[in-house]
Amino acid sequence: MNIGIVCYPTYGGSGVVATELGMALAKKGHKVHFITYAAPARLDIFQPNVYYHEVSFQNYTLFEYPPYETALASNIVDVVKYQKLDIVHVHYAIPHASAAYIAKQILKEEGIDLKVVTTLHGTDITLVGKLPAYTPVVAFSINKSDVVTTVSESLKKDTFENFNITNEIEVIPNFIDFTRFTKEDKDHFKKAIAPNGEKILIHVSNFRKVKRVADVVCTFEKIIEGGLKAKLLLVGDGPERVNIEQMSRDCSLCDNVTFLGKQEKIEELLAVADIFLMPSESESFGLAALEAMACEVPVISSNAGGIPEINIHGETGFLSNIGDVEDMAKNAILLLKDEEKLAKFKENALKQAKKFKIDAILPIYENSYKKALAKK
Ligand code: GMT
Repeated sequence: MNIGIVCYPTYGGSGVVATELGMALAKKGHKVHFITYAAPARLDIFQPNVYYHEVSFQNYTLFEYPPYETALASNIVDVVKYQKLDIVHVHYAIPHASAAYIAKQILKEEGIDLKVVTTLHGTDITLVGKLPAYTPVVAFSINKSDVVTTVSESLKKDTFENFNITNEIEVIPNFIDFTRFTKEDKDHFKKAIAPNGEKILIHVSNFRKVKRVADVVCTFEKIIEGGLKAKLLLVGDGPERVNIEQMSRDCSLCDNVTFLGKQEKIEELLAVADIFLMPSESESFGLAALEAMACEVPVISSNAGGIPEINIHGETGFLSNIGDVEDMAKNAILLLKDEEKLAKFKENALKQAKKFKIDAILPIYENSYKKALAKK
């Protein structure tokens, strides 16, 4: 198939899933055209069958806000016509699904029947999408897509609850590429971070409020107060980072907390970790937690959104109510003090992650494209 992929090219979340899906489809022989405003972070442009079309939008003195959606729709029309795309798969509803709808209508006038698959990822439904400023357009473009998918059952439920949806929704979970996310031997690195055999906890996010990174620090503080020797690695960057750095100084945790900023080789950091912390307020899936599990790292998380669909309480980690840092710390201490239990949870985490292997999920996406193409 000749597939267009529209996504945000930024770190984390929907852009990562879209990019890895596109590259895997290209490896299987499909031609994949990325249509974005910048090259996606994880995109290997020099791979056969992968093409990148940068959305060009000309600015004008009248525009306080350049009309990205108009530029994107025009670019989709152009790429579909000249690269003869069969289908466009948009990731994250705003504004990609409505831009694809506009493109579809323009192409229809020219006798081209473009099929659109929309994948909803999370905050496009649970946070920003449900703001009154966007709701009518989000609902309309979901209903007008040929196929709609969500990354978890929880997000499917949220979509029906928050919008007036008349379309069907199929759940296709996110996936793991085990050629990348596999525990490697990084003992030398572990010794450098934790020279006295301290346990290593890790958190990876874009440091937005929804991630509740302050709860990571509070949980860690309680673990230290509980008498455990441990180190905390904080990976990523975003609006809350400055506050969190101040907070860790205020709790005198500086010696045990390392801020690593944005990192490419997350798998190398996960290789040295004993526990992954994800206390999010809202999380449609929690791909970062699944990546940790693939690297044999159990997860201490909140029970928000789709997290319970991947992190199994008492097997691959533990779930606590949002904000219950006492419980998260108690669970972490329970695991970290019992080597046998920790080893069992590491094994379970890997076993669970294997259910989300990319090879199993890819054919489900291919089927959804076939379903869209068969639509009248
Ligand atoms: O929250 C992010 O990191 C970005 C956001 C996105 O849509 O770009 O992530 C969402 O999509 C990811 C991939 O499907 C999911 O793993 C995340 O759980 C989800 N984030 C939220 O729901 C807050």
